[in-house]
Amino acid sequence: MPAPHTLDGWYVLHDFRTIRREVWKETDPHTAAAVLRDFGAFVQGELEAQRARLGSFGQFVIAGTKADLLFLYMRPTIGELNDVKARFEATRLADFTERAYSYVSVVELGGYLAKPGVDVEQDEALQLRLKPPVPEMRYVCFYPMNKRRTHPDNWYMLDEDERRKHLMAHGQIGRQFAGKVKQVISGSVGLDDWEWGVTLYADDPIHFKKLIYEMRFDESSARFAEFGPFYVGEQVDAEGLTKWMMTLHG
Ligand code: 76R
Repeated sequence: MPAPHTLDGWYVLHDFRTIRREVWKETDPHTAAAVLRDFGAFVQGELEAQRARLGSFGQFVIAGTKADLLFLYMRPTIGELNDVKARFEATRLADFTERAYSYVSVVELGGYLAKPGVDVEQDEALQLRLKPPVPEMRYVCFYPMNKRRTHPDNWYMLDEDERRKHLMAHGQIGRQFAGKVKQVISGSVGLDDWEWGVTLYADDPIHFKKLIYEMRFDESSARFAEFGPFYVGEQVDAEGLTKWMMTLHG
């Protein structure tokens, strides 16, 4: 059976960081403020790149203790993602962080429900979905996932028609959350440890729970989905990050 056709967009790096509390709290308040001011310039640059449609950027304070912060970047190439990583590491703030988790993937649109005869390069809506800016929504939810490959629920042994049928039902649930949850699916077969990364945005995090719970009862998730760790966070601008970091500083 041939693999289904996919459209692939920008490469994505989810970079989860935890603050080195001991060193951060020991820093004198003037230095701490300067570190955050300098970091504001990095953020400014990333937001300008996003406005110029050269990439995407978002920063989030993560709930729970798996990580403190998420920096989300998208770029047309892995090389450019590596440049952003280096520029982040060059900031003074980076020295106060350690790596909690990271994920590399590429924005993916599945071909199952694609309309034939569309010129991808000229279709503005498709281009926006392949190169999605981080929306101005307050919350993010990220997790990696697989489609199961064990008998009798091996997704990869299903006929294409059967997979399409499952994904249509799946998409129907998704569309009930239109306007409430924005989703970006990125493929990571050959790029990272799971097969897809799921990034969801919403203004109310209860919609993450409701959407994902609905999907659990749908066959495409109930039979075929396996999930990695879940992260949920709140989007912050430079000022919001500074405020949070100074609260942590004490
Ligand atoms: O309508 C369309 O054009 C797209 C229909 C669609 C496909 C093909 C769709 C819609 N998804 C598709 C593919 Mn999805 N999606 C997930 C998760 O938590 C879980 O149970 C699964 C994680 C969520 C929350 C989600 C949300 N989707 C896929 C694939 C690829 C499968 C493959 O190619 O084999 C995965 C891994 C996946 C996972 N999906 C939607 C949503 C939502 C909210 C929608 C509706 C989007 C919209 O109409 O705007």
